[in-house]
Amino acid sequence: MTTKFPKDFIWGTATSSYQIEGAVNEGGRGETIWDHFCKTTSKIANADNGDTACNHYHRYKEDIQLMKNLNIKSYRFSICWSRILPEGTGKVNPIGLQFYRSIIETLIENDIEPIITLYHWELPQVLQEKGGWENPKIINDFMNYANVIFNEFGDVVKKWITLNEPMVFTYLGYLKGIHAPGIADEISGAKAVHHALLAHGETVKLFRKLYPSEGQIGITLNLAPMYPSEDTIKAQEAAHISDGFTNRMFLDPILKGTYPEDILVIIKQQIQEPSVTNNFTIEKDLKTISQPIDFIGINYYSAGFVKEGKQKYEVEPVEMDAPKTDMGWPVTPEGIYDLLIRIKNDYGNIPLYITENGAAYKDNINEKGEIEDMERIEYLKSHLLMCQKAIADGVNLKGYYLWSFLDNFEWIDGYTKRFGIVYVDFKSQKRLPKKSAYFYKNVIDQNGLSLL
Ligand code: GCO
Repeated sequence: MTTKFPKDFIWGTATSSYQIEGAVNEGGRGETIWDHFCKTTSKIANADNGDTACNHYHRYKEDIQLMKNLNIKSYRFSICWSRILPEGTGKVNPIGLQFYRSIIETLIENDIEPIITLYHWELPQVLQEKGGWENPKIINDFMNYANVIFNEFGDVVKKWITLNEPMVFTYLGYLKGIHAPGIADEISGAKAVHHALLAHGETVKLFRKLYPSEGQIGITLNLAPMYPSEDTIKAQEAAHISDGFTNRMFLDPILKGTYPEDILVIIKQQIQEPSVTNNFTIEKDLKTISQPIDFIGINYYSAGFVKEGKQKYEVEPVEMDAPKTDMGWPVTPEGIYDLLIRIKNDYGNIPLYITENGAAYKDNINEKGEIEDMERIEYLKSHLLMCQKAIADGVNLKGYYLWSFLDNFEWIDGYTKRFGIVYVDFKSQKRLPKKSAYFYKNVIDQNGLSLL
């Protein structure tokens, strides 16, 4: 028996520029905050960096051919801002444009629909030196960059994502200092969130101006249901706060035009800097942020389980008794269902894409020269079935992009975590599709899963 997805359901895979391209000093590319961070922090496993990564910069043709062989219908990738504008603003680098034009053309020739993320965390380092996402000037700089890209590719690329996971690059980058640019400051974090969302809204406006009647634009958020780890009022309250910071802090302003009030109360207590916190209630800003968009992209990996912490408003993650991926993340397929249904119920039935879903496992090549990544297949299967259940229950889910096409540079985990359905030998740069790649091909071929 095969369970079918809707006829026009889009099957894709996703990557991001810094994680796969390499060639960081080629083609006139400027330095990004991730280049800089990798060289200056001790936080990255094995002191790895993206200098070579999957060398996709030189191998994209072969990689796209492999996608084609796997019958993949759409490819989500990101553009490295510093390849286009090595100084962050100003002079456009034609070699950078040519590189992405060639990727887009190769995809289209192979009937693979491109969907482009404008920002997957690679801020030009020169702009970070001016404050990066903390400085409101970034909004204009981002729009200028987006303008170059829209003008160049807007006639052939019809789906756009402004930002990838604003929560991660603002909270981890500016509030906790775990990711580039490595700033750990509450005020910096609060500013970065608001400026990122404003940049998103202004870019949507710009896109509508340039392409009033065609193309779709949205944003990708990493979302996760937050469950109380025990059946107590306190744990429920903790789950609500956690949901606020993770989900509502981004979904609410974008789709409802307000930041969540309960979270603002907490932020105001922590920051006590009205010049920063007042930004969250400026009507004009909220109007910009809540520009109508065509879809929400969801990155889903795992649900969260929490209980109350020791201090007021503090939330503690709780380890649940569930199988874990190599990231240590619990496998919680029902979470993707709950999340999809919740968005439908709380935010209207906006079109949704799963723009990332997948799992890292330790992959070993067996004596037959194959990788039998059965755990990844199980992970994918269980999540796809939950997506299908959500569609059957009325969720407007339009497509699924598996993370990731290739094993790649997993940020602070360097090359120690493998998310790909295609194995990459980082020494020889050989690609080897894992069993999960053939599983996924089969899903795409059948537009559904075989249930035996
Ligand atoms: C993210 C990014 C990806 C990651 C993936 C696995 O969610 O952090 O979008 O770049 O590689 O999520 O952690």
